[in-house]
Amino acid sequence: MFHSPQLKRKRARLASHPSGEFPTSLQPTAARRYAHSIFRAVGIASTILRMFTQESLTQALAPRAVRYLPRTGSSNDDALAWLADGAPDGAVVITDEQTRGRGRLGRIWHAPPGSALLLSIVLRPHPAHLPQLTMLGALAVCELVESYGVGNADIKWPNDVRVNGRKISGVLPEAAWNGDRLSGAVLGIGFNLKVDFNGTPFEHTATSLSRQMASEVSALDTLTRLLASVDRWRARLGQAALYQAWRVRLALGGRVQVAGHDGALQGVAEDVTAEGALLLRLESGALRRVLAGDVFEV
Ligand code: BT5
Repeated sequence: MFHSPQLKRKRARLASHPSGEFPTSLQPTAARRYAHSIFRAVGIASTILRMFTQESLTQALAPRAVRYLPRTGSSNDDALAWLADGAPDGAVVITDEQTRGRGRLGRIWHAPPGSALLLSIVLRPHPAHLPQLTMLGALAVCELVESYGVGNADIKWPNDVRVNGRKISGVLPEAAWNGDRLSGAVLGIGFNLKVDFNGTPFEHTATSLSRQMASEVSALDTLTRLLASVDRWRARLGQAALYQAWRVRLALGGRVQVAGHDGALQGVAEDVTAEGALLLRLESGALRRVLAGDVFEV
């Protein structure tokens, strides 16, 4: 999410690694090394699989500018570097393996090689539309899942897409600033295509498209559908239609605990605003606008 206190931090963070160097908080740590090996522990990462090639992607996604990296640190960093280098609106970086895939607040995004869509889309939005990038990503993923006839997909505020209550995807928009001027943004999307979570800490909380479908799905077909949906909606950034399409897919109405910058709050997740804030009805009856945080069902 892009809100003023965070924007300031984001500016500082992005300014600190113009050459693609990771800021200290994102340097590989023991936890990160562990992250990369949680799938190795169940023998999945021992076979290096590649779903894509540069040729197959260039052909399937023409005329879009596309860069394929068999393995990288984080596709968001590659897209940010390409953005700084003049990548056009809609350019996309796709990888089959990330060694430092990240979620919000430097959390780890886990995906064994060749089993997930891992991509970052370069966008050049109006600064006023930054708060809608999370919506755009989550909505596009929901539509992707729905396009395969898989029901029970919803969005857990702010950026998780779930199927039957299990996370299938997470989106991570990041902005790049040049002083006070927005240079652009990247929209990172991790989507579990055929990740086998058995025996991992995510066995009961995550799922993959392959698990939800009777037949195998093509990675290229999934990617093409996802990008078509992103394109459809990015042309409507700032419009009420985007907000409404996102809003109807959100899991609302339940009792939740929200862990945010100012500690934890409990209440009912009542609604969301067009800027992407969560409206939480507190026990006192007051309505609190929450700009960023993690939601837990209670
Ligand atoms: C997210 O963060 O959900 C955003 C994830 C964005 C990943 C993409 S991949 C392409 C691009 N390049 C990057 O480096 N990142 C983006 P957050 O809401 O903070 O959720 C992170 C949490 O989700 C972790 O702490 C785990 O609990 C859980 N998690 C990690 N990997 C998962 C997976 N594959 N499936 C389901 N849950 C996962």
